[in-house]
Amino acid sequence: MSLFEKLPQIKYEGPKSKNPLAFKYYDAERVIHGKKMKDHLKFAMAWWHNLSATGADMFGPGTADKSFGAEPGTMEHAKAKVDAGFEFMKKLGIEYFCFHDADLVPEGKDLAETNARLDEITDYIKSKMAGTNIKCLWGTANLFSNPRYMNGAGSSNSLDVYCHAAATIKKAIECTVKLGGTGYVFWGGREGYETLLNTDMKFEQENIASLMHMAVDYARSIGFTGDFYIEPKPKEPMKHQYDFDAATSIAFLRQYGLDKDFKLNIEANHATLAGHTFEHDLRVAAINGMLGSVDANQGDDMLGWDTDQFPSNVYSTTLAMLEILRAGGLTGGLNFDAKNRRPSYTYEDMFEGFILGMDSFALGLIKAVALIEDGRIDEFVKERYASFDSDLGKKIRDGEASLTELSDIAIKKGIAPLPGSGRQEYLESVINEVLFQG
Ligand code: XLS
Ligand code: CA
Ligand code: CA
Repeated sequence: MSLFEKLPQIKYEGPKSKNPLAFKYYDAERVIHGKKMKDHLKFAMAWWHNLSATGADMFGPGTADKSFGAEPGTMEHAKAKVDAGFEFMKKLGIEYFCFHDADLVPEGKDLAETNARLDEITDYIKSKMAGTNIKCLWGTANLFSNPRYMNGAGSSNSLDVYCHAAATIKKAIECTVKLGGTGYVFWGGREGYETLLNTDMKFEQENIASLMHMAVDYARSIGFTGDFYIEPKPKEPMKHQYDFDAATSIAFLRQYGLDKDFKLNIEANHATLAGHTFEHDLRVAAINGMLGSVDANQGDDMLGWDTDQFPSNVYSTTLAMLEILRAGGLTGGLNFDAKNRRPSYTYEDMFEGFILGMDSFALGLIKAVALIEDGRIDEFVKERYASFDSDLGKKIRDGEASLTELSDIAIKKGIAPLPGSGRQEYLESVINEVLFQG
Protein backbone atom coordinates (compact mmCIF):
# COMPACT_ATOMS: atom_id res chain seq x y z
CA MET A 1 0.00 0.00 0.00
CA SER A 2 1.29 3.38 -0.90
CA LEU A 3 0.89 6.02 1.80
CA PHE A 4 2.12 8.92 -0.20
CA GLU A 5 0.51 7.89 -3.48
CA LYS A 6 -0.75 11.41 -4.14
CA LEU A 7 2.76 12.76 -3.89
CA PRO A 8 5.17 12.47 -6.82
CA GLN A 9 8.80 11.46 -7.07
CA ILE A 10 10.55 14.75 -6.29
CA LYS A 11 12.75 15.86 -9.16
CA TYR A 12 15.12 18.71 -9.88
CA GLU A 13 13.39 21.30 -12.07
CA GLY A 14 15.76 24.26 -11.64
CA PRO A 15 15.46 27.74 -10.11
CA LYS A 16 12.70 28.89 -12.47
CA SER A 17 10.30 26.13 -11.48
CA LYS A 18 7.22 27.18 -9.51
CA ASN A 19 6.33 23.59 -8.68
CA PRO A 20 6.23 23.29 -4.88
CA LEU A 21 6.98 19.58 -5.19
CA ALA A 22 10.25 19.94 -7.09
CA PHE A 23 13.82 20.87 -6.22
CA LYS A 24 14.96 24.28 -7.43
CA TYR A 25 18.63 23.90 -6.42
CA TYR A 26 19.23 20.34 -5.25
CA ASP A 27 20.42 18.44 -8.30
CA ALA A 28 21.78 15.21 -6.79
CA GLU A 29 24.03 14.20 -9.70
CA ARG A 30 25.43 17.65 -10.50
CA VAL A 31 29.16 17.80 -9.94
CA ILE A 32 30.27 20.89 -8.07
CA HIS A 33 33.63 21.54 -6.40
CA GLY A 34 34.87 18.09 -7.39
CA LYS A 35 31.98 16.00 -6.08
CA LYS A 36 28.38 15.19 -6.77
CA MET A 37 25.95 17.36 -4.85
CA LYS A 38 24.56 14.30 -3.12
CA ASP A 39 28.05 13.43 -1.87
CA HIS A 40 28.61 16.92 -0.45
CA LEU A 41 25.13 16.82 1.04
CA LYS A 42 24.49 13.44 2.60
CA PHE A 43 20.96 14.25 3.71
CA ALA A 44 19.33 12.13 6.37
CA MET A 45 15.79 11.76 7.66
CA ALA A 46 15.34 11.90 11.45
CA TRP A 47 13.00 9.07 12.40
CA TRP A 48 11.76 10.90 15.48
CA HIS A 49 10.49 14.07 13.84
CA ASN A 50 9.42 12.84 10.46
CA LEU A 51 7.76 9.59 11.42
CA SER A 52 6.84 10.14 15.05
CA ALA A 53 6.25 13.80 15.93
CA THR A 54 2.67 14.96 15.55
CA GLY A 55 3.16 18.58 16.56
CA ALA A 56 2.05 18.19 20.18
CA ASP A 57 3.22 20.95 22.49
CA MET A 58 2.58 21.75 26.15
CA PHE A 59 -0.62 23.59 25.25
CA GLY A 60 -2.24 20.97 23.07
CA PRO A 61 -2.07 17.64 21.29
CA GLY A 62 -0.65 16.98 17.87
CA THR A 63 -2.25 18.12 14.65
CA ALA A 64 -0.53 15.71 12.25
CA ASP A 65 -1.68 12.13 11.80
CA LYS A 66 1.38 9.89 11.93
CA SER A 67 -0.53 6.67 12.47
CA PHE A 68 0.13 5.61 8.88
CA GLY A 69 -2.91 3.35 9.05
CA ALA A 70 -1.95 1.50 12.26
CA GLU A 71 -2.64 1.85 15.97
CA PRO A 72 0.11 3.95 17.64
CA GLY A 73 1.98 2.10 20.38
CA THR A 74 1.88 -1.27 18.55
CA MET A 75 4.45 -3.18 16.53
CA GLU A 76 2.13 -2.84 13.51
CA HIS A 77 2.55 0.89 13.87
CA ALA A 78 6.32 0.52 14.22
CA LYS A 79 6.32 -1.36 10.90
CA ALA A 80 3.96 1.13 9.27
CA LYS A 81 6.48 3.83 10.19
CA VAL A 82 9.23 1.86 8.47
CA ASP A 83 7.07 1.55 5.34
CA ALA A 84 6.25 5.26 5.44
CA GLY A 85 9.88 6.20 6.05
CA PHE A 86 11.22 4.17 3.15
CA GLU A 87 8.57 5.41 0.74
CA PHE A 88 9.26 8.97 1.88
CA MET A 89 13.04 8.69 1.52
CA LYS A 90 12.76 7.10 -1.91
CA LYS A 91 10.43 9.80 -3.18
CA LEU A 92 12.82 12.53 -2.02
CA GLY A 93 16.05 10.78 -2.99
CA ILE A 94 17.24 10.76 0.62
CA GLU A 95 19.82 8.05 1.20
CA TYR A 96 20.31 8.14 4.97
CA PHE A 97 18.30 7.97 8.16
CA CYS A 98 19.02 8.53 11.86
CA PHE A 99 17.14 7.02 14.77
CA HIS A 100 16.77 6.67 18.52
CA ASP A 101 15.89 3.17 19.76
CA ALA A 102 12.66 4.64 21.15
CA ASP A 103 11.65 6.00 17.73
CA LEU A 104 11.68 2.50 16.26
CA VAL A 105 9.50 0.57 18.73
CA PRO A 106 7.29 1.23 21.73
CA GLU A 107 9.11 0.44 24.97
CA GLY A 108 8.22 -3.03 26.33
CA LYS A 109 7.39 -3.98 29.92
CA ASP A 110 11.08 -4.67 30.54
CA LEU A 111 14.41 -4.55 28.73
CA ALA A 112 14.09 -8.09 27.38
CA GLU A 113 10.79 -7.26 25.69
CA THR A 114 12.06 -3.95 24.31
CA ASN A 115 15.18 -5.67 22.98
CA ALA A 116 13.12 -8.38 21.28
CA ARG A 117 11.03 -5.68 19.62
CA LEU A 118 14.19 -3.93 18.47
CA ASP A 119 15.45 -7.20 16.96
CA GLU A 120 12.19 -7.60 15.08
CA ILE A 121 12.06 -4.06 13.74
CA THR A 122 15.72 -3.94 12.73
CA ASP A 123 15.21 -7.19 10.79
CA TYR A 124 12.33 -5.48 9.04
CA ILE A 125 14.33 -2.30 8.36
CA LYS A 126 17.20 -4.39 6.99
CA SER A 127 14.84 -6.17 4.64
CA LYS A 128 13.58 -2.79 3.39
CA MET A 129 17.14 -1.51 2.92
CA ALA A 130 18.07 -4.44 0.70
CA GLY A 131 18.25 -3.41 -2.94
CA THR A 132 18.04 0.32 -2.16
CA ASN A 133 20.70 3.01 -1.64
CA ILE A 134 19.25 3.81 1.75
CA LYS A 135 21.69 3.55 4.66
CA CYS A 136 21.82 4.36 8.35
CA LEU A 137 23.82 7.51 9.09
CA TRP A 138 23.74 7.18 12.86
CA GLY A 139 21.85 5.67 15.72
CA THR A 140 21.41 6.71 19.32
CA ALA A 141 19.60 5.78 22.50
CA ASN A 142 16.83 7.87 23.98
CA LEU A 143 18.10 8.40 27.52
CA PHE A 144 15.91 11.37 28.35
CA SER A 145 12.17 10.73 27.85
CA ASN A 146 11.46 8.00 30.39
CA PRO A 147 10.99 9.38 33.94
CA ARG A 148 13.79 7.10 35.17
CA TYR A 149 16.18 9.51 33.46
CA MET A 150 14.93 12.55 35.40
CA ASN A 151 18.46 13.05 36.75
CA GLY A 152 20.22 11.98 33.59
CA ALA A 153 21.60 8.63 32.47
CA GLY A 154 25.39 8.68 32.76
CA SER A 155 25.06 11.51 35.29
CA SER A 156 22.29 9.88 37.32
CA ASN A 157 22.72 9.55 41.06
CA SER A 158 21.11 6.09 40.80
CA LEU A 159 23.26 3.06 40.04
CA ASP A 160 20.17 1.16 38.81
CA VAL A 161 19.43 3.89 36.28
CA TYR A 162 23.09 3.99 35.25
CA CYS A 163 23.06 0.23 34.55
CA HIS A 164 19.72 0.48 32.73
CA ALA A 165 21.27 3.19 30.55
CA ALA A 166 24.28 0.95 29.88
CA ALA A 167 21.97 -1.86 28.72
CA THR A 168 20.04 0.57 26.53
CA ILE A 169 23.19 1.98 24.94
CA LYS A 170 24.53 -1.54 24.35
CA LYS A 171 21.40 -2.48 22.46
CA ALA A 172 21.26 0.79 20.52
CA ILE A 173 24.87 0.24 19.42
CA GLU A 174 24.00 -3.30 18.33
CA CYS A 175 21.06 -1.96 16.28
CA THR A 176 23.29 0.72 14.73
CA VAL A 177 25.93 -1.83 13.77
CA LYS A 178 23.30 -4.24 12.43
CA LEU A 179 21.92 -1.48 10.19
CA GLY A 180 25.40 -0.52 9.00
CA GLY A 181 25.35 2.87 10.73
CA THR A 182 28.50 4.94 10.31
CA GLY A 183 28.05 6.92 13.51
CA TYR A 184 26.73 6.65 17.04
CA VAL A 185 25.51 9.80 18.80
CA PHE A 186 25.44 10.83 22.43
CA TRP A 187 23.17 13.78 22.91
CA GLY A 188 23.29 14.40 26.65
CA GLY A 189 19.58 15.14 27.00
CA ARG A 190 19.40 15.25 30.77
CA GLU A 191 23.13 15.10 31.41
CA GLY A 192 23.29 18.33 33.35
CA TYR A 193 21.74 19.73 36.48
CA GLU A 194 19.22 22.17 37.88
CA THR A 195 21.00 23.17 41.10
CA LEU A 196 24.50 22.69 42.47
CA LEU A 197 22.94 22.30 45.90
CA ASN A 198 22.19 18.64 45.16
CA THR A 199 24.89 17.94 42.57
CA ASP A 200 28.41 16.51 42.54
CA MET A 201 29.48 17.82 39.15
CA LYS A 202 32.87 16.11 39.01
CA PHE A 203 31.39 12.76 40.01
CA GLU A 204 28.70 13.05 37.34
CA GLN A 205 31.09 14.00 34.57
CA GLU A 206 33.46 11.15 35.48
CA ASN A 207 30.56 8.71 35.33
CA ILE A 208 29.45 9.97 31.91
CA ALA A 209 33.00 9.52 30.66
CA SER A 210 33.16 5.96 32.05
CA LEU A 211 29.92 5.08 30.30
CA MET A 212 31.27 6.47 27.03
CA HIS A 213 34.51 4.48 27.42
CA MET A 214 32.49 1.30 28.01
CA ALA A 215 30.37 2.10 24.95
CA VAL A 216 33.46 2.59 22.78
CA ASP A 217 35.08 -0.63 24.02
CA TYR A 218 31.94 -2.64 23.41
CA ALA A 219 31.22 -1.13 19.98
CA ARG A 220 34.80 -1.74 18.81
CA SER A 221 34.55 -5.34 20.09
CA ILE A 222 31.57 -6.00 17.80
CA GLY A 223 33.18 -4.42 14.77
CA PHE A 224 31.94 -0.82 14.82
CA THR A 225 34.55 1.23 12.96
CA GLY A 226 32.58 4.47 12.68
CA ASP A 227 32.72 7.64 14.74
CA PHE A 228 31.09 8.38 18.03
CA TYR A 229 29.65 11.85 18.27
CA ILE A 230 28.77 14.16 21.11
CA GLU A 231 25.99 16.53 20.09
CA PRO A 232 26.45 19.74 22.08
CA LYS A 233 23.43 21.62 23.41
CA PRO A 234 23.45 24.37 26.04
CA LYS A 235 20.02 24.12 27.63
CA GLU A 236 16.68 22.44 27.34
CA PRO A 237 15.78 20.20 29.03
CA MET A 238 18.30 20.89 31.81
CA LYS A 239 19.21 24.37 32.96
CA HIS A 240 22.93 23.55 32.87
CA GLN A 241 23.96 21.00 30.25
CA TYR A 242 27.42 19.45 30.45
CA ASP A 243 27.82 19.50 26.63
CA PHE A 244 27.11 23.23 26.39
CA ASP A 245 28.79 23.88 23.04
CA ALA A 246 31.54 22.56 20.78
CA ALA A 247 34.39 23.99 22.85
CA THR A 248 33.03 22.60 26.12
CA SER A 249 32.42 19.17 24.60
CA ILE A 250 35.91 19.02 23.10
CA ALA A 251 37.45 19.89 26.47
CA PHE A 252 35.41 17.11 28.08
CA LEU A 253 36.45 14.56 25.43
CA ARG A 254 40.12 15.47 25.85
CA GLN A 255 39.95 15.54 29.63
CA TYR A 256 38.71 11.97 29.69
CA GLY A 257 40.75 10.53 26.80
CA LEU A 258 37.78 10.08 24.48
CA ASP A 259 38.97 12.37 21.70
CA LYS A 260 40.36 9.61 19.48
CA ASP A 261 36.99 7.90 19.14
CA PHE A 262 34.66 10.89 19.23
CA LYS A 263 33.87 13.77 16.95
CA LEU A 264 31.01 16.26 17.20
CA ASN A 265 27.56 16.33 15.69
CA ILE A 266 26.88 20.06 15.41
CA GLU A 267 23.24 21.11 15.41
CA ALA A 268 22.51 24.59 14.07
CA ASN A 269 19.76 25.38 16.56
CA HIS A 270 21.92 24.21 19.48
CA ALA A 271 24.81 26.43 18.43
CA THR A 272 22.52 29.45 18.32
CA LEU A 273 20.98 28.59 21.70
CA ALA A 274 24.54 28.67 23.07
CA GLY A 275 24.86 32.25 21.83
CA HIS A 276 27.04 31.27 18.87
CA THR A 277 26.42 31.23 15.18
CA PHE A 278 26.09 27.85 13.48
CA GLU A 279 29.31 28.53 11.60
CA HIS A 280 31.14 29.34 14.84
CA ASP A 281 30.55 25.89 16.29
CA LEU A 282 31.38 24.27 12.95
CA ARG A 283 34.68 26.16 12.92
CA VAL A 284 35.50 25.24 16.53
CA ALA A 285 34.88 21.57 15.73
CA ALA A 286 36.83 21.74 12.46
CA ILE A 287 39.97 23.41 13.80
CA ASN A 288 40.11 20.76 16.50
CA GLY A 289 39.79 17.93 13.97
CA MET A 290 36.39 17.00 15.36
CA LEU A 291 33.87 18.04 12.75
CA GLY A 292 31.89 14.86 12.21
CA SER A 293 28.26 15.36 11.35
CA VAL A 294 25.57 18.02 11.33
CA ASP A 295 22.00 18.24 12.52
CA ALA A 296 20.61 20.56 9.87
CA ASN A 297 17.88 22.83 11.18
CA GLN A 298 17.40 26.37 12.41
CA GLY A 299 15.95 28.17 15.39
CA ASP A 300 13.90 31.33 15.51
CA ASP A 301 15.72 34.58 16.33
CA MET A 302 12.78 35.72 18.44
CA LEU A 303 12.52 32.59 20.58
CA GLY A 304 14.93 31.19 23.13
CA TRP A 305 14.12 27.54 22.65
CA ASP A 306 14.83 24.64 20.36
CA THR A 307 12.30 25.08 17.57
CA ASP A 308 13.95 22.57 15.19
CA GLN A 309 12.74 24.28 12.03
CA PHE A 310 13.63 23.24 8.52
CA PRO A 311 16.57 25.35 7.34
CA SER A 312 15.46 28.24 5.15
CA ASN A 313 18.09 30.86 5.89
CA VAL A 314 20.44 30.74 2.92
CA TYR A 315 22.83 33.23 4.50
CA SER A 316 23.35 30.71 7.28
CA THR A 317 23.52 27.60 5.06
CA THR A 318 26.07 29.39 2.86
CA LEU A 319 28.36 30.24 5.76
CA ALA A 320 27.87 26.72 7.16
CA MET A 321 28.74 25.09 3.84
CA LEU A 322 31.78 27.36 3.60
CA GLU A 323 33.01 25.94 6.91
CA ILE A 324 32.22 22.39 5.83
CA LEU A 325 34.00 22.74 2.48
CA ARG A 326 37.03 24.35 4.10
CA ALA A 327 37.18 21.47 6.56
CA GLY A 328 37.25 19.01 3.64
CA GLY A 329 33.66 17.82 4.15
CA LEU A 330 31.90 15.85 6.81
CA THR A 331 32.63 12.27 7.83
CA GLY A 332 28.90 12.07 8.66
CA GLY A 333 26.10 13.90 6.88
CA LEU A 334 23.33 16.46 7.20
CA ASN A 335 20.53 15.09 9.30
CA PHE A 336 17.29 17.05 9.17
CA ASP A 337 16.60 17.17 12.88
CA ALA A 338 13.68 19.34 11.89
CA LYS A 339 9.92 19.26 12.11
CA ASN A 340 7.05 21.00 10.42
CA ARG A 341 5.34 23.84 12.26
CA ARG A 342 2.21 22.68 14.08
CA PRO A 343 -0.23 24.18 11.53
CA SER A 344 1.66 22.44 8.68
CA TYR A 345 0.19 19.03 9.35
CA THR A 346 -0.32 17.32 5.97
CA TYR A 347 1.78 14.73 4.14
CA GLU A 348 2.44 17.39 1.56
CA ASP A 349 3.91 19.60 4.30
CA MET A 350 6.31 16.78 5.24
CA PHE A 351 7.59 16.77 1.66
CA GLU A 352 7.74 20.55 1.43
CA GLY A 353 9.74 20.74 4.67
CA PHE A 354 12.42 18.48 3.24
CA ILE A 355 12.38 20.21 -0.14
CA LEU A 356 12.95 23.54 1.66
CA GLY A 357 15.80 22.10 3.74
CA MET A 358 17.48 20.30 0.86
CA ASP A 359 17.21 23.29 -1.45
CA SER A 360 18.48 25.67 1.25
CA PHE A 361 21.61 23.56 1.72
CA ALA A 362 22.06 23.01 -2.02
CA LEU A 363 21.88 26.76 -2.60
CA GLY A 364 24.21 27.26 0.38
CA LEU A 365 26.66 24.85 -1.24
CA ILE A 366 26.46 26.64 -4.59
CA LYS A 367 27.01 30.03 -2.95
CA ALA A 368 29.82 28.77 -0.70
CA VAL A 369 31.64 27.45 -3.77
CA ALA A 370 31.04 30.82 -5.46
CA LEU A 371 32.58 32.60 -2.46
CA ILE A 372 35.63 30.33 -2.57
CA GLU A 373 36.00 30.87 -6.32
CA ASP A 374 35.48 34.62 -5.91
CA GLY A 375 38.43 34.52 -3.52
CA ARG A 376 38.07 38.01 -2.03
CA ILE A 377 37.22 36.81 1.45
CA ASP A 378 40.01 34.26 1.66
CA GLU A 379 42.42 36.77 0.21
CA PHE A 380 41.41 39.40 2.76
CA VAL A 381 41.88 37.01 5.68
CA LYS A 382 45.28 35.94 4.37
CA GLU A 383 46.34 39.56 4.00
CA ARG A 384 45.05 40.41 7.45
CA TYR A 385 47.65 38.17 9.08
CA ALA A 386 50.40 38.93 6.55
CA SER A 387 52.67 40.65 9.13
CA PHE A 388 53.32 37.15 10.46
CA ASP A 389 54.90 36.18 7.12
CA SER A 390 58.06 38.09 8.18
CA ASP A 391 61.07 36.23 9.63
CA LEU A 392 60.09 37.26 13.12
CA GLY A 393 56.48 36.25 12.51
CA LYS A 394 57.63 32.82 11.32
CA LYS A 395 59.85 32.44 14.36
CA ILE A 396 56.83 33.07 16.60
CA ARG A 397 54.67 30.66 14.62
CA ASP A 398 57.38 28.01 14.92
CA GLY A 399 57.50 28.46 18.67
CA GLU A 400 61.10 29.66 18.57
CA ALA A 401 60.76 33.24 19.80
CA SER A 402 61.21 34.38 23.39
CA LEU A 403 59.36 37.01 25.34
CA THR A 404 62.59 38.94 25.93
CA GLU A 405 63.37 39.01 22.23
CA LEU A 406 59.91 40.35 21.37
CA SER A 407 60.08 42.83 24.19
CA ASP A 408 63.47 44.17 22.95
CA ILE A 409 62.10 44.60 19.44
CA ALA A 410 58.95 46.34 20.68
CA ILE A 411 60.89 48.70 22.94
CA LYS A 412 63.18 49.61 20.08
CA LYS A 413 60.16 50.44 17.91
CA GLY A 414 58.70 52.46 20.73
CA ILE A 415 55.10 52.24 19.65
CA ALA A 416 52.91 49.70 17.80
CA PRO A 417 50.86 51.26 15.02
CA LEU A 418 47.17 50.34 14.74
CA PRO A 419 46.50 47.10 12.85
CA GLY A 420 44.81 47.43 9.43
CA SER A 421 41.04 47.82 9.20
CA GLY A 422 38.91 44.70 9.75
CA ARG A 423 36.61 45.85 6.90
CA GLN A 424 33.63 43.88 8.14
CA GLU A 425 31.19 46.02 6.17
CA TYR A 426 33.10 45.46 2.94
CA LEU A 427 33.19 41.70 3.54
CA GLU A 428 29.47 41.62 4.28
CA SER A 429 28.80 43.42 1.02
CA VAL A 430 30.89 40.81 -0.83
CA ILE A 431 28.65 38.14 0.67
CA ASN A 432 25.52 40.00 -0.45
CA GLU A 433 26.94 40.46 -3.91
CA VAL A 434 27.70 36.74 -4.27
CA LEU A 435 24.36 35.75 -2.74
CA PHE A 436 22.11 38.06 -4.68
CA GLN A 437 23.81 38.78 -8.02
CA GLY A 438 23.70 36.22 -10.78
C1 XLS B 1 17.42 17.25 20.94
C2 XLS B 1 18.43 16.62 20.12
C3 XLS B 1 18.19 15.15 19.78
C4 XLS B 1 19.44 14.51 19.27
C5 XLS B 1 19.42 13.02 19.28
O1 XLS B 1 17.39 18.46 21.10
O2 XLS B 1 18.57 17.39 18.96
O3 XLS B 1 17.15 15.03 18.90
O4 XLS B 1 19.74 14.92 17.97
O5 XLS B 1 19.19 12.51 20.54
CA1 CA C 1 19.78 17.01 17.18
CA1 CA D 1 17.23 20.47 18.50
